[in-house]
Amino acid sequence: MKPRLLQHGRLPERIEAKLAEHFDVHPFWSETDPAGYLAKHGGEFVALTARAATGVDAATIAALPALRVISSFGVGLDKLDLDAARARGIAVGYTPDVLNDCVADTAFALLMDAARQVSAADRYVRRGEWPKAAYPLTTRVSGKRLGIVGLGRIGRVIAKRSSGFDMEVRYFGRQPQEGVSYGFEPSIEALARWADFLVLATSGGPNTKHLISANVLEALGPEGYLINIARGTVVDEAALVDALTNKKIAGAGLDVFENEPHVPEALFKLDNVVLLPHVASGTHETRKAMADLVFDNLQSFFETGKVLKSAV
Ligand code: 8YV
Repeated sequence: MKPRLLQHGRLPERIEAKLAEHFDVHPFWSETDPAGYLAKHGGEFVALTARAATGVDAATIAALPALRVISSFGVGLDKLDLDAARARGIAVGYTPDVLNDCVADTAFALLMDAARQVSAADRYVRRGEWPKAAYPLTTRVSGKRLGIVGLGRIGRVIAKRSSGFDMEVRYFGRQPQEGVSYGFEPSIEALARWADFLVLATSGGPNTKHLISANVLEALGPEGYLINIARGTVVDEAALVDALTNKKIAGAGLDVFENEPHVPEALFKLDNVVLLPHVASGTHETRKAMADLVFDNLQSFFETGKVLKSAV
């Protein structure tokens, strides 16, 4: 008898096929009356898959009285009610580490594009403007100062990448970290004042909501750049739109937004911001590794009682 598994949101095809081989899967995302379905069938499920982008709330967990394990596709936990899972002794697996490289690569892709205006210059050529005038000068990256907000798994890889550009690195976090050679800034405003590039690599959720305020953006200043590969909620997006529109900061590179997939349309016409649709982990290699880990977390739980990568 295959364990009953509720698939909360769509997953890459490879993992959906693999899950179906080992579990009795129900595609919850296809339900037209999700609450009604859970009221009738919620008690049948011992396992749940989720996505970092959409998470799982306490009400859904409460509607699954037999739930024993959640396996989430992604590293972000800001939309997954971990307290509700802990209260029930539900194991929660997620997919850290396997996406560090691609997310760190994307941080530098955004940083280079924002500073050297790669995308804007490409649009300039395609509009046929090159014959009329040379493209304006942009900003050097090598040898500049990199401030990292959140020196966690991904933040540390970003810091490591910076050596390729001879950049000086400082970071902000809850407390200084043992065994790192980078300078610690106890104040995010101080880090923003120091940095040429401020890269956000912290977790999302209520503790970091609007951590990047209008004041922090003012400290970053008209020669500073903001790069966000963390969560849109970390930034006061209205303040960022104002800062970019009125050139209070030099530019930004954004892979995440407060209300995805909706992006403030005021940004669309600006050449000092690079806009990506939350694709930092979106490579064939990384999404395969994430999908495999979603399955491996479940398999480990049913074989040993523990997931491989636990979020609780
Ligand atoms: C996810 C992400 O792949 O891992 C995360 O937390 O933000 C992305 O890498 C995407 O959100 C899928 O849910």
